[in-house]
Amino acid sequence: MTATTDGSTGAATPRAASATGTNHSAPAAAAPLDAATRAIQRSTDFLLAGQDAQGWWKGDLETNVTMDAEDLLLRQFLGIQDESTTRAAGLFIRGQQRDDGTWATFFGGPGELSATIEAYVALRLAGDAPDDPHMATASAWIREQGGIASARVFTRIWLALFGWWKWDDLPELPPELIYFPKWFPLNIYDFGCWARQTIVPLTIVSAKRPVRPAPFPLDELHTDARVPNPAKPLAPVASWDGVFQRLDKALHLYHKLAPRGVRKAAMNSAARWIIERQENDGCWGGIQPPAVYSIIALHLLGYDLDHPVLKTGLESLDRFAVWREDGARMIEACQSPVWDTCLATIALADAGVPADHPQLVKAADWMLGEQIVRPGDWSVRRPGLTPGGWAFEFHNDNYPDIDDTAEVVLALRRVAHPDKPRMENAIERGVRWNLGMQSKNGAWAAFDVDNTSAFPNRLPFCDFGEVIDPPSADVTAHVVEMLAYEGKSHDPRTRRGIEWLLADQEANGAWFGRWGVNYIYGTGSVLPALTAVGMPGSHPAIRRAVTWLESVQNDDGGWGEDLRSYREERWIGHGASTASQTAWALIGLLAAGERDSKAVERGVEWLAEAQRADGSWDEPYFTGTGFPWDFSINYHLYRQVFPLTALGRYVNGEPLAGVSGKGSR
Ligand code: R04
Repeated sequence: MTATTDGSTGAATPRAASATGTNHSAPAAAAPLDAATRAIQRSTDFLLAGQDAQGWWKGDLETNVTMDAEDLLLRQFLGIQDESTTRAAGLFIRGQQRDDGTWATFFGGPGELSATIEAYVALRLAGDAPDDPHMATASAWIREQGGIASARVFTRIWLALFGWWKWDDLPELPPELIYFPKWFPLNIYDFGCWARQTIVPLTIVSAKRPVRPAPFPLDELHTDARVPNPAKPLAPVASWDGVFQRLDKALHLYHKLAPRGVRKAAMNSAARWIIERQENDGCWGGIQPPAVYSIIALHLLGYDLDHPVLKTGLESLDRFAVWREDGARMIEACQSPVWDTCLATIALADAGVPADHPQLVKAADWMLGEQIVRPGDWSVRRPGLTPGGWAFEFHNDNYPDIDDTAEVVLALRRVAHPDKPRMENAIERGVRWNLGMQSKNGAWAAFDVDNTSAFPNRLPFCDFGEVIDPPSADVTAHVVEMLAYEGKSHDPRTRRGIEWLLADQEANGAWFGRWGVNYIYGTGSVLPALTAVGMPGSHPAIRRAVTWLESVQNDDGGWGEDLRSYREERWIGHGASTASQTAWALIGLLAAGERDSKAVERGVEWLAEAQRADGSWDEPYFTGTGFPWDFSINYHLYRQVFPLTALGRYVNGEPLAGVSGKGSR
């Protein structure tokens, strides 16, 4: 923690004295303005106090208990379980169980079968007995839902590792996949990078089909005891499902017939691919699942646990652990320092913290050091493009992403760093990299270009989450906003992004949220982009979005959108008010010129009233998205940075207003 350098933060500067100035002539109503000003002061102090001495911010990244359960299963598989870790993980998993005996994958969500099975098995590993009341309720519910046979592929793979499920009853994914050239259907670069990093090690695991002795039987989770191989009817040959089901049958046959030499060579190639992608901190891709599967795969190929690759890999897993005050240990799926730091920097600048404030300079300094200047997997599709992006995590040089790069550039522009040439050079490279990563439809995805093949989703193996990385409105909006502030509003590449965004607006006036929940995130991201390129607030697309945002405002003045909006239309735009979603709606409305509207006033008042005495907000709801519906994220800093940006822009006006480069249409 870094203390405020001089006791005063520079926040809550009155509008006239603000560093950025304002383009508004009419003053906002006095009461909400006062409330916002006080809230900004407290929030700024809270955020500044949370910066690490090295310059970054990082909030916990909370997901669901499959992370914790799989961590225990990994330890069991490798034979490295230790009592204190198991006890602390058990404490966390037990604490997440709901009254109906199930586990959900997000706060307030419904019980989820695969997560409940994995949590149940993990608690058995931690010593809980099947007839303990909380376990019996869980297993009864699991059986009611169809038992293990109805769980996702990943869950059944974990169980197959201990003989609780048959390898033959899992979809095949052969290691020979690694040989498919990059133009061939289903080659590994057709998968989104996260799926690619997960699948390559799993091809080794599923070829090896290891079975460790089960520490206990698990009959209570099977409903298929008398029908161990429930044969499902095949879909018609002429359907895609039918084709891929038969392909899977052929691959099962190939599993038996594959020449040993070919298999071995393929597994070795896959292992080389994995090892080449291990990061300096020992992890893979900065995300927990690929790291876990890579460790298992390499171990199965004979790497022992004190081989440097596995030793550093295992050590990196320990850094995903968050120890809570009650002694419980939670595993993060991923860590968000770069993302949190650029968002915090933007928020503090919006709040009126001066551009040369030492803590902002320190943040910029740290971000500059994080720029990735070597090629990565993205280079497969863009071999000629000069590197220069940023990743989300501490160590993920192979997978910089377009979203982080756009937001880091926007953040760096808000800081007066003493080394101007260094800043300009870094920003220029970042902008160039993002421009080079534009997909052919004119929009931007998170990690790759044109990662839109329909085939990966058809594989029976891929029954969980997203497996491709197509362009999305939220990422495209962030890039367009950044390009506008870089003076490129009229660049043909920016224009194509804008055209794509306008065409992607839905009938209700909103934009879909791919990486945040949901239409409020999409719409709150797109509006600032459209107005940054100079589109007037009166443009029909902007009016329709404003009308939609106002139509879904809650009676309490806030905004909320439940995760069920990814499944059920009636939840679109609706849910309990949260700090981050209220802030996104406000950011959108403010960009659209609605500062003096009743809706904005009420939203500001909701934020001010919901703030706690220490300047923070609470947010049990998950408003981040890893994969819509299947994998949700509660970013613990979202509740802090987005309200500060919204309140800051309410009081101080839009960022960089009047700065040259903000092009007009
Ligand atoms: C918010 C925008 C920044 N950027 C998205 C980054 C999200 C970081 O959090 C995660 C990313 C992940 N990916 N894949 C997984 C994952 C988890 C995260 C993942 C999850 C489960 C399994 C395999 C992979 F928390 Br199984 C990319 C655009």
